Amino acid sequence: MSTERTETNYGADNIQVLEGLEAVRKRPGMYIGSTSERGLHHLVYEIVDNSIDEALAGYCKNIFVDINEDNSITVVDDGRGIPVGINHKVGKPAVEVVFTILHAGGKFGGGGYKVSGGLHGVGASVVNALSTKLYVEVFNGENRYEQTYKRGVPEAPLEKKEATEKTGTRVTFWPDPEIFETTVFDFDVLEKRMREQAFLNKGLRIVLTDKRTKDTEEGERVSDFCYEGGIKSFVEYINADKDALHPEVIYFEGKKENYEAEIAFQYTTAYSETLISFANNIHTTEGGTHETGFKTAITRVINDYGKKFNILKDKDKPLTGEDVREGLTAIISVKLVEAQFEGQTKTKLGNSEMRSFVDGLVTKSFEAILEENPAIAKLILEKTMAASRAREAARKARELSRKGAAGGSLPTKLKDCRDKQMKNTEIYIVEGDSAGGSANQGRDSKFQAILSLWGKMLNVEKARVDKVFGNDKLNPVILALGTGIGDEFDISKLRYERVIIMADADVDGAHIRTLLLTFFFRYMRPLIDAGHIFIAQPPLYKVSKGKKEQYAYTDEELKNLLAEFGQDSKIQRYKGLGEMNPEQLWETTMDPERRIMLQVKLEDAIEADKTFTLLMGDSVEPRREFIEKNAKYVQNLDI
Ligand code: TTJ
Repeated sequence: MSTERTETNYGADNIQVLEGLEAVRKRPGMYIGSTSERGLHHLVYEIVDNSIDEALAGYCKNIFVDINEDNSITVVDDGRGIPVGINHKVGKPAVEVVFTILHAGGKFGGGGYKVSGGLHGVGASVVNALSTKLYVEVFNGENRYEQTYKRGVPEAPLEKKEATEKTGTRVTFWPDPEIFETTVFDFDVLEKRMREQAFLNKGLRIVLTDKRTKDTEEGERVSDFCYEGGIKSFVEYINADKDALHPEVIYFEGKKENYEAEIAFQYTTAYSETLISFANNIHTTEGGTHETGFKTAITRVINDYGKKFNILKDKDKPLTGEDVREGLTAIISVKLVEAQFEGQTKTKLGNSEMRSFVDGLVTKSFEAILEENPAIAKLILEKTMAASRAREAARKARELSRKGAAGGSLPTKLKDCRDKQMKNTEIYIVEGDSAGGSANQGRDSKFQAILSLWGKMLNVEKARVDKVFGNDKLNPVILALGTGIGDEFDISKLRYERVIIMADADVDGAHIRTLLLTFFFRYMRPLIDAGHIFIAQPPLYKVSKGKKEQYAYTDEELKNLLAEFGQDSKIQRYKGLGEMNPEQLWETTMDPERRIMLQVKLEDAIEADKTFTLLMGDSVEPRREFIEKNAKYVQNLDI
């Protein structure tokens, strides 16, 4: 095999050499979080992050990500190409070092905003170690170079190939099925991440292509993202189906030597808040100093403005943080050298200098915007003051409901279970008294509680928190679960391990499910995050022939059963839970040994927010479009 190694001097020395690769294969979870589907997708982010770094350094404009037919991934960028010159500490080409030595990569680029520690930025070597095969090509404007690795080990030295004027890097990798529980990529998951990264890096184009559907009717799926507006476009995307209070997204940015911040926000008529923050392009789900700086600044600016122009009177209570964030959609994106990530999932920004920097930036810029746009200022003040009044009314309603319930006693409609601890107990929330009756007789009362709901279910998307407390359907739910809601929510007070929504498998049932899920999403979101919310799946049919009988939960299952039992079996179709007797309800839907339940997961809070806005909000036309587009998935619409 002929190889020729080229010497270039840029950057090749600076790679930090830290550790070998065996450790990665032995304990993959330590490096990529897990070996589940999530860990698998993390491999793609690790590779794409390198191209994004090159874009941040100002040298890359386009990134192409392909899901290939065999579920391998190809990432191509038009940057400078990973250096091919010898790294003198290691005595090997820099590109080989990047792919074989842990924690290499990054450091030698021009940009200063590198991620230190945490799940991200562990480097391309981790991806290499966890792939059966990885193939890299570098185009440095003079030649093409290539190298192949098997489970992280080079097959041969880097090879110099034909001349080329192109520059860039191209990597294809095949995730190792010995490591990952699944090696099948989910387009939607990658799409969400690529869209987000395109928003966060304005002007950068990221194209995601699914080649697996090439030969199907649908053809290749392609998502082509490029946002000149950056996070301003992000806010517009989230608010697409909401009613904005002011037409333009408010945007500002600020830079200092070692850090910068970009902030975009817009008020809507909604009652919920959507605040998403990032540090060095990493979603800081646990918040941190940048979020705190933003929150305290807008609270102070709005209160000061209100007082200054006598909109807020002396007798009025000051607006709280919750008040000033009602209906607000905000994106905060900061970049800084040596970001410190803290918290349970290492997604909380700890650098304290960010708090004062963001606070100062927001105070100065937002003050100016309010002063220059009194009409917008007035709308924002009115909105936040209405939120304040509702919060005050909610406080009173809450006290009343507490007193009414004689100090924390339970709702009258609750048939509680005998076990009083949270562990391994469950509550079925059932619509309608007849289904509630069957569930009550069919249950195992040791660990299963039943709450049947009646009366008008409130659409929380269109109501404020004070109405939630007064609502005769939701108030029993709040009391039974024990956690409180909103800013008072306390998961340690949860009275049941599983909260199971049981409604008919028809349109009305779907509506009730969606209303309840909207409520959990807006007022008890940590319950969803922690996996406590479930949806019961009652059967659609019973098929019997002679003494044999079996239940079918889908039309597909019905078809299979008919094939098995013979087409002459009479079939019973269940229209509602009430049609089943208690015993049937137990054996099909409530018996932990036999039932099928769906766990409600929240992979994507932004999409969920958009979906709930669409389904439960005011705009009729987008809702109709959504329902038509998703007609074939209607049963799963709300999950
Ligand atoms: C670093 O500084 C010198 C010039 O090249 C810079 C660099 O490494 N750029 C770069 C790396 N662009 N793209 C990459 C890259 C792309 C992929 C798909 C995978 C990896 C590991 C790196």
